Amino acid sequence: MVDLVFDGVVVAKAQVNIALIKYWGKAPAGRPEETNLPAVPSLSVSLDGLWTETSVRFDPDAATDHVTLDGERLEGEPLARCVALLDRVRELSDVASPFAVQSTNHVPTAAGLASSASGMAALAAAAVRCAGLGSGTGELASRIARIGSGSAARSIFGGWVAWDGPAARSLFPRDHLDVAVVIAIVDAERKTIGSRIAMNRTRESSPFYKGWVEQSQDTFVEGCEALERRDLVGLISAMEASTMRMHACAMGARPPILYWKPPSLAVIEQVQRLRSDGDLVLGWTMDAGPNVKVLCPGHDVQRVADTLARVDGVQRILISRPGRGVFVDVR
Ligand code: 2P0
Repeated sequence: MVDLVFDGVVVAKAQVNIALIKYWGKAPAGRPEETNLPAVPSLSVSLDGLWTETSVRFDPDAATDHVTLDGERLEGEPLARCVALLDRVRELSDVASPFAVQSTNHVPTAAGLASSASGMAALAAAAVRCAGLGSGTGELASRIARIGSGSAARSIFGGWVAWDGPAARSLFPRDHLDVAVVIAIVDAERKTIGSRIAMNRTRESSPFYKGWVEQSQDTFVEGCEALERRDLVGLISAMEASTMRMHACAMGARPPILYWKPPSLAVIEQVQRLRSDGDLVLGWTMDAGPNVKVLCPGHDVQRVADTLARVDGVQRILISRPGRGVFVDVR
């Protein structure tokens, strides 16, 4: 262990991401660094304007890591996830010192969007840089972010991102495909069952889990190939299949996991209506919560947003576009 540590502050900003092809299930983990290895490959896009900013410094005089999020000190399970990530940074850098962490979410609290991806990505990026392990913007930061939260591995990179191993990787830059994402918020409450518990319960008790894992590589390849040829219709088809299969798999767990609310289904039906009316290309996805995210070409975004805002039960609409990767600054 070394006693001398970097005494500056590192600030990182990372954006949230949404999966088009879903991560739902973990590979068996033996060692701590194998935490959250995915059982299935996923494909995501980074979302502009929805981010977490985190500052990290060494605090050699402290007894343990201390982490504040939006001014509140973390304890229990949320703190334990950060400590697991920071332990890996200490192990790799051979530094024993605790860290002091301050984090602020710039994801609207009413959005019901998971900010663990942006939060853990920003934490990993800043800690990697602070510990002298590299830029904080590459493969190592992605591996370490994954320990905090699986989907955070993808938030290190901007644009279109694949995650099918220990770290995520950039597939295409943000302007590869001109799309917008309309988020229809139907319920801003915290989800009743967290995705980590839900994923594990699905693996342990859903008879559909085996089929989900078996089909995952084909759906992933289908999505990546459609994206490569800028085929939004093909990408949407793979995205909706992955979404439906993920939720079907979770619904088959004991006790069953159901994230959908009546307005979620109303939004999906409206998307299907707009599509069958003929002149719009658009598709929907849902994650571990009731809000619906709709992908459409950038130039159609206002029309889609206005239509979805009128669906019964939609409380609020957010609009985003493909975003940048993590940004790291040393002060
Ligand atoms: C995803 N989700 O690919 C999937 C789709 C939700 C539905 O990744 O246990 O917070 O920390 O690895 O990453 C949400 O789960 O779970 C998620 P952990 P995470 O975006």
